[in-house]
Amino acid sequence: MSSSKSDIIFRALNHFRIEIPSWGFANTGTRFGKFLQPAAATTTEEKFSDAGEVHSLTGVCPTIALHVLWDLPDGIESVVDIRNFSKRFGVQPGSINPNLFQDQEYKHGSFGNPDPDVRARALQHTKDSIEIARRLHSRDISLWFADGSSYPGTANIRQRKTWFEDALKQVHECLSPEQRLLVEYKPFEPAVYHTDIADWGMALHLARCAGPQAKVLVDTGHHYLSQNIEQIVAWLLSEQMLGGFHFNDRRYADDDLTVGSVDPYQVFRIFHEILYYEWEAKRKPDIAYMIDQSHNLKGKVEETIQTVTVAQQLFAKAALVDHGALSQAQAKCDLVRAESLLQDAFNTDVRPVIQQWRDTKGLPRDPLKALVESGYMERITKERSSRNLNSVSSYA
Ligand code: RM4
Ligand code: MN
Ligand code: MN
Repeated sequence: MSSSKSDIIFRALNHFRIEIPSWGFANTGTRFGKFLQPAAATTTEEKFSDAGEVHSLTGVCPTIALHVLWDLPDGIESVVDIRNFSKRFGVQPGSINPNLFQDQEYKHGSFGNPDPDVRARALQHTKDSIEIARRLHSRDISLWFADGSSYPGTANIRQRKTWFEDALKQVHECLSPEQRLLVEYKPFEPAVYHTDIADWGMALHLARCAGPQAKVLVDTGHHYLSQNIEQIVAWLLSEQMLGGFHFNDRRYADDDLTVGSVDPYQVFRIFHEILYYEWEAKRKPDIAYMIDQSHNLKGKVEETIQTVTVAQQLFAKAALVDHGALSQAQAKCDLVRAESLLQDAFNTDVRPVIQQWRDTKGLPRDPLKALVESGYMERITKERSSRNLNSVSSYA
């Protein structure tokens, strides 16, 4: 590879950071049950330990996303513990995710619940989450709602929209100037008839209603099959409303599979739209790259490292697109040339340059191999297996 191409990859990787989710290290399952892993994290401390291991081997995951109920069981009181874990394991708390979907009260929704007491409770939990984020110096509060209905005629869709608008405005008022609110959308599941924030247009509307610090979060798994996600990304960029991503891959629905395992070209095309925008606008958009995956078949630390390295490869490939040539080809409607510019970049083997980049940062050339050699997995398997194997895996 030419040295100018290597330089492009080095520069791209120097700026690329990706946040890993605490829940990616814990036992999770399908609708039908959990498959317990002996090395799964059973406490927040263990999740930080695993995240620290991933960061020390890859060098690009300095933050961990937290779900308030799962990782801060005592709410604001748990902030002290999080600070300690963060210091001990060398990873900072990242986005803070309120849990507005799991308590019994939320059976019929949170911000969209017809019961005003439940709506008030959801609002309070979100405000507490902002306070937690403030104390942890976390910038982003990331909102995902399970709200919706499963049978036609059972919910007042317009009324619920208004409740969402009002609640999000109130939430926005509590933000510090540097904080952001990220609004995630999802077309279905758990609700199967309507979801209150079903797509990017609804998320965009609500983010705008909430206020200037609210942006849209794109979870790649939250789209209908064959939807053109990179177009959504391009539109949100153009509107300055793209706040972040939850990356994962999918085959059918919100499968939470490893990034790039089914369709690596899609992730490449998303990165390409971002880097093409950067080239044209001459500014770097402020986007939080995050992973949202549930690793219930592969080993969790292993799969997280695999995800991070694949994301780096796809980002590096996207950086190789020749933007000047592309813009000329597009202007002339030179379709084959334009398409080939993407394909050539995508088909470049960037792995040797990424290894060189790791060398210069003092990182292991092959983070997965380094994990195996580190003895970390043996140690945590020994420490955690009895706790894991005694936990409940059935769903009924
Ligand atoms: C949802 C969504 C959210 C995640 C929850 C637990 O499907 O992707 O981001 O926090 O799951
Ligand atoms: Mn998500
Ligand atoms: Mn999801």
